[in-house]
Amino acid sequence: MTQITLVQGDITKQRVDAVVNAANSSLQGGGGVDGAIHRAGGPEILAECRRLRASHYGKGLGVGQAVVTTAGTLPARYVVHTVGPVYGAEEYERGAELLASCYRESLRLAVESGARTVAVPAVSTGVYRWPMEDAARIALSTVAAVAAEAGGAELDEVRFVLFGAEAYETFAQVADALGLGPAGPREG
Ligand code: AR6
Repeated sequence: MTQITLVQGDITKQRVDAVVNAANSSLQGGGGVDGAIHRAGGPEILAECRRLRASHYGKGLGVGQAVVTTAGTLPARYVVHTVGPVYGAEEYERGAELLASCYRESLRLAVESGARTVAVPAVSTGVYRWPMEDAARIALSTVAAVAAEAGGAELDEVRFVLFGAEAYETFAQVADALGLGPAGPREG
């Protein structure tokens, strides 16, 4: 049974097998979660991103796609980098599908790498400006569908790590509305 949990906290502090990064197509780092992960994980992550750019991803990583690297010095084994859509950059339905794809692809690659516990941020809700409530609905329903498809056999936990009380409350309310049960520990 895959547990979907919510914590308010910093994703770089999570003791999980894989951490998902809200990256950009260049895979060269940036602000927000991306900056925090590269700072906390050290230069090994960027070195591997550069090798990926030089080999399979010469044009960069597409929106809605994901790749795996080492987690460097983070308390995790892998970082799964995904590129969220910029809110309003394309028609709403297309953007929403791309945001759902970020979660599906990230979890697929995490499972493929052997991860059983995965921490995920609220992709696209910072620099990329996706409204939190709508992003929460897409994120939670997509992850719940992935967990249900596999019958809960592949992943033990998908932990949403929300930065700040407001993001946490919004995710908790949406999880409740979707019937996903109690939100779990607030501090993480
Ligand atoms: N732990 C958990 N969540 C965090 C953390 C953290 N340490 N730091 C920020 N957040 P963003 P995006 C929250 O901007 O919108 C970067 O420059 C934040 O409050 O990190 O997908 C990339 O390089 C927000 O709710 O990602 C790209 O260029 C959420 O994480 C671009 O930003 C996502 O915010 C991607 O934009």
